[in-house]
Amino acid sequence: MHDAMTVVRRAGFPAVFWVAVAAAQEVPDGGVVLSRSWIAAPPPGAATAAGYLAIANDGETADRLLSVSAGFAGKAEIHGVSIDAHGVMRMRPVEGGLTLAPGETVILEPGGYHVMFTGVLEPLDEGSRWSVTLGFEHADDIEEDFDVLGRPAGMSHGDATGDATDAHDPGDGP
Ligand SMILES: [Cu+2]
Repeated sequence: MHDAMTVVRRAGFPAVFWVAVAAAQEVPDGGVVLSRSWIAAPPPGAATAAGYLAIANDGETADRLLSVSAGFAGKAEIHGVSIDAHGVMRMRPVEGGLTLAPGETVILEPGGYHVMFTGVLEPLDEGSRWSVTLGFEHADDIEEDFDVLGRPAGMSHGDATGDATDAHDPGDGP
């Protein structure tokens, strides 16, 4: 599964897309600001999916992402990734929550930290949007909309290098 996620990261998305998402989703709430929230579209029928976002702690004190929940999944966990002695990528739940140092942004992205949704009950189709609740040690809970974005194989345009001048860039998002 993580092989596919790595491909997603390499493929990237047009920079202009990220800027638009960040501007639209920044919601100040107890010093924690979320942006770039998305879910990698899982294969049809898959019971698991991975979500990603950037979490900025604009407050003056450290905070912690303790929990994630979503109505479309039986369970959601914060996972970290490491490479084992055999060079194989392993993921495991982050113990004690994800530390959010003041003034810093933690980025969950393919190949690294991610939200692991298991027991997925709904079709997470590309282009759909799902509400996810994030719980913090100090900040109030934040309900965030995650957009389901397609995998490279599902993209109609060939050049996915993120070049914004590409004439084949979709006009209405990836
Ligand atoms: Cu995981």
